[in-house]
Amino acid sequence: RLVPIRRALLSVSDKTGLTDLGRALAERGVELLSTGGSARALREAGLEVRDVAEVTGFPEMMDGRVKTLHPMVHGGLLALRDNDAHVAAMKEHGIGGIDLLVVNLYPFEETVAKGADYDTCIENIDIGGPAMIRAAAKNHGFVTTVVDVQDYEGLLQELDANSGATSYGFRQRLAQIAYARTGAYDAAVSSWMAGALGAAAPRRRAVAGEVKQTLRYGENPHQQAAFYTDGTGRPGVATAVQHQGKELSYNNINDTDAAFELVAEFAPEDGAACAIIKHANPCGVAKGATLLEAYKAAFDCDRTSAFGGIVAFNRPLDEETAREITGIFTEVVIAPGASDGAMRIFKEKKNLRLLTTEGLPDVRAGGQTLRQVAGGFLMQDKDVGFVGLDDLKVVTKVAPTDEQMRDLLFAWKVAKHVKSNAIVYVKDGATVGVGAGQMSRVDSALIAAKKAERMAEALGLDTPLTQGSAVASDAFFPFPDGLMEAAAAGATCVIQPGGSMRDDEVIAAADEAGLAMVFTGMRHFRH
Ligand code: 93A
Repeated sequence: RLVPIRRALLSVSDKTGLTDLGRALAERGVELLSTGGSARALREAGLEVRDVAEVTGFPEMMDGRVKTLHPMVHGGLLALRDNDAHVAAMKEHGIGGIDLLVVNLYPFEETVAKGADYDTCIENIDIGGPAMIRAAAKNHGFVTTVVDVQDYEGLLQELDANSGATSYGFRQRLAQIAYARTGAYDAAVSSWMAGALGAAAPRRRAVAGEVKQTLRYGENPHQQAAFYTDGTGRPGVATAVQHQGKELSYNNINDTDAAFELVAEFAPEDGAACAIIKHANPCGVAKGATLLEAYKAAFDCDRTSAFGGIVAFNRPLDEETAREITGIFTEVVIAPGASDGAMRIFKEKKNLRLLTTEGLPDVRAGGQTLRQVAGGFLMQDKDVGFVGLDDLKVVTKVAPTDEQMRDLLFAWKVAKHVKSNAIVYVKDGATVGVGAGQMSRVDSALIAAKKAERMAEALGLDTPLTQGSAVASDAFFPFPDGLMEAAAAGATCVIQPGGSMRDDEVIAAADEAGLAMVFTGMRHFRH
């Protein structure tokens, strides 16, 4: 099922590689049809091109909104070459077959990412392009569809391997890519519109995404994987620049995201902050006057787990902090920028990946999270819930001091990023114990305390760091037992949502232990 390419239609917004492709096709005897700007570029390169307007008998009109939407184009793309009636119709109406379609779409996603106004975004919704792509891809039995500049090279190789023709398998693979593109394109439009509608946003969302990178494997080596961007262009791991080190793995990307989204909870103007992540859970988070101070304090929460960890900062990485990080094996460092000095120091560490971004992820920005279940997806709004000082309700006889209040709010922000059941102990703006992912809240409290004890031994301290700490629980204590474990570990104040049937018992137990406790009225499950 080899189909020779005799006639091609080229209509591209991104003109990268266009003239080279046009020339290569012309050299292989292919007749070129093209739209306004694309035709101009080809002509300027000295190539012979026929305007689509000449083929349709209609000028491009309405600011280009209508240029290829015509039976002379769509008939040429959709006609089945082995169907007598189709061939007769082509003959009757003078429709020439189009064997190759090369289209890339109006840059809708880029326009949105640039923050363009509503009307500009609307004008950048391509209609004719997707219509042609879908038509050509449907007719992949006869037509070759190229929607990505990256596929030009492969197309020419295919033509050379088959004396100017393409094989069925090749056309089918390109058709699949074509529908992925038009699907993602419409999903991007729908997502953007949902954002523009704000609170009234419809609950139905298409999933937008474009492959940024195919990964060597997924969570495990026997799983295939790829990394997608969502077209928003927002600062984060998907738009970060990697400066050095080998390719990121699936798990690296997942952990780097967890680290960066967590550290972004701490506004850079309120102080430096550092988060160290292992297996998507923080094993150390701290604030400090400098990044170095924050990094050291985060590291001291759980030095054992921090080995081979992923480190995120809320301010551009500086030289002294970079030097300190190189002291132990670290997989990835991500920050909103890095100084030349920091880059120089990292250059020596070939295995360390450094990622920088234009800014921090916006932790208040909405959006959706997606999870697959057997036979379907679950989609929900991102957890952008925020609790400030004014939202807290003191429920015990003793109220937290200002200092305790600061640690409580810090612990609460961290707990939001810890897998449930989450228990987080904090002292002086640094985590001193993190209990994550246990099926029982009591176990999370115990594990975090145990780790703090071990750290105290390693640091040569007499008492565990949880002595006199603030403790956060991501959801309410259903019974006093979890709270009592935290008190036994040395916690003196507590932040938790409240709302249990047994709140009275839990509050009474807190009072008896002399704890200060506040309720947030909001929980942060993360399963
Ligand atoms: O405005 S459109 O939706 N109407 C059309 O009929 C149409 N046909 C092709 N946009 C249309 N295109 C798009 O124009 C292509 O998808 C491509 O992105 C762009 C190429 O225009 P030019 O060759 O003038 O630069």
